[in-house]
Amino acid sequence: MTETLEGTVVPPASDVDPFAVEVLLDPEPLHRDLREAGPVVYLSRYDVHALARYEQVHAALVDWQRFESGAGVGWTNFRHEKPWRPPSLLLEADPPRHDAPRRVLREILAPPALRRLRETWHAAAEEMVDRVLADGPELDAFTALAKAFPLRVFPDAVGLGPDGRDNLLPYGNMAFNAFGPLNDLVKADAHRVAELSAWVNAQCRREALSEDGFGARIWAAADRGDLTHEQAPLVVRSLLTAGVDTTVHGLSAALYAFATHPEQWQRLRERPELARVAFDEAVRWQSPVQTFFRTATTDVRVAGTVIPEGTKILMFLGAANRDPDRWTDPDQFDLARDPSGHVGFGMGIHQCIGQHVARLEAEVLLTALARRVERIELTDTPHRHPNNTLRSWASLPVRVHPAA
Ligand code: 4MI
Repeated sequence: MTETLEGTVVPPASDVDPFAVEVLLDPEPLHRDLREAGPVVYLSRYDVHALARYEQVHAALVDWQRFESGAGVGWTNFRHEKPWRPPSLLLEADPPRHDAPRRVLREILAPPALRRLRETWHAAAEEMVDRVLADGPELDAFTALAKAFPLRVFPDAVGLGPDGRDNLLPYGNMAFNAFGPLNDLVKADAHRVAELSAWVNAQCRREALSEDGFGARIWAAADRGDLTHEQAPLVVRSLLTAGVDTTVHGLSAALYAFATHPEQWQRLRERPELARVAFDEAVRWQSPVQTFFRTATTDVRVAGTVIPEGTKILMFLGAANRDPDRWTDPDQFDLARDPSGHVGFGMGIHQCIGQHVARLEAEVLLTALARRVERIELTDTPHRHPNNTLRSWASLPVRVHPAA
């Protein structure tokens, strides 16, 4: 870091590519380097400033006035480039436009509204775990549990029809890649953009949704005048974009954590009420959503560095969640810690609105497993699936030891 006469700090520069496949598959070394380089690092390859320390990431997340989302939370700057789809009314909007959709969806996904799902989801988890265990002790926990469970319960809760649900994960994979730069991962999906978008958009129509799901409630809010009828399908689209891959890879993170920390699994088995905290700790430890961008609405000074108006800022949520200045033994997955304050769900006005849904999925699945399984161990190297934004998985081969 160089300090100029005016007290303006020239940040360290790096030509590293945070979206290179090797980095996406193993991001921790880069996170450490960026945190240690300084509170702000200039990434020359993308002409953006990066924040990797908890203090600065947290401060940017809560300062929506100076760090806006409306120009997109990916690398593409909507002020200059056309978004690949109409911007999200929640994720890619700022107050006041952001507020009505947010209020409507918050109500629909709030804990009291989820109570009616608990019994059904609990039963679904018990049944799935019984069936998986009946197939023998060796399994791919990614495919058989982490991926299967959200797909089993979430689309029904939204009110989707039975056809084409296998488009959900590919659509999400594409959408989360699209927050990154136009690299090979984005290009690999390009041939499916039109087809997958058409399917998702069709599911957002009122006629496509059952009468008792989250989707129908969004449309009912439009009837009440809380939203316009033009906004309703876009809010449904947010559920379909944000609600599947995130939970699949969040549950994978939790299962991976327990497969590699048997003493923590023991602790969960003794105190199953720790399931929710365990999920939050897994979200902190793995950060399923690794990065998001903001755009400076004015020349913003961060730790002495001036980030120019209109430019993008890359926030490393995963790096902040393991910042040793904020967390004791940050690399340890530990149910004894209080993970609250982690930025894996973001922070501030955009903080994950679906987090109660995700926690409920995790709670019922982990407690069903904890009752029946004494130990989970890896039988082979788990495989990651590279994605520009998500810390995602391709396989998690394990052996489970059924409880006596
Ligand atoms: C944090 S993940 C995410 C949130 C919202 C949307 C997509 C992804 C959206 O489309 O609103």
